[in-house]
Amino acid sequence: GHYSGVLWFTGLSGAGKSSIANHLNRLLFEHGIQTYLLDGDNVRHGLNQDLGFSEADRAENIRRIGEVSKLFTDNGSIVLTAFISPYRQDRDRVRSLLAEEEFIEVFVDCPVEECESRDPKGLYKKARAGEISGFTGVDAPYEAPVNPECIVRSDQHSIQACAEQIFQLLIDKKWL
Ligand code: GGZ
Repeated sequence: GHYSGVLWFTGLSGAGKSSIANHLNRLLFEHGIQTYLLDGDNVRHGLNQDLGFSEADRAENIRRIGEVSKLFTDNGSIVLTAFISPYRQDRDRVRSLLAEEEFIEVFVDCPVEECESRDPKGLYKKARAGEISGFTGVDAPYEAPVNPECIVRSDQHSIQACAEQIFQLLIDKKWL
């Protein structure tokens, strides 16, 4: 058996949260671990399709994702979540839903300049042009974690290396 819990990825758009979470999810699957990955693709288009990007809507987005994550941990899964989750208070509220050893905050640390130069979906460009307002890192805040269990530097290391760093942390913490 293995521990269940939540790996809560946070970071800017384009930092690599989804890519790293997906790679780690594959590593865990190969080791026979039961996981579930929540990201914008399966949450914002369904459960949370009524929510936008105001501060209040982001808070509700994160609250619901936290509650769903808890349900999956109750069922014995390791849950990986990949959302910007820019507000410290929203992340801390999720943390408080779970036991201390069941929550790992993973800060995908990447300078906004690097995220903006990657701009995989052209959203930074649109935000700079004023076509999107309230874009995180441009004209909406990102509150970096103060004391996360894990920091991966996605500007300095590959997706694979970041995923392996987290995998090793799970071994160290006896989740695996
Ligand atoms: C930030 C936005 C915005 C605004 C649309 N601000 O790179 P992406 O496209 O795939 O990741 C971003 C995603 C953010 O959704 P989250 O649910 O992760 O956000 S939060 O945790 O803050 O609730 C981006 C896209 O949606 N997107 N508008 N204004 N990102």
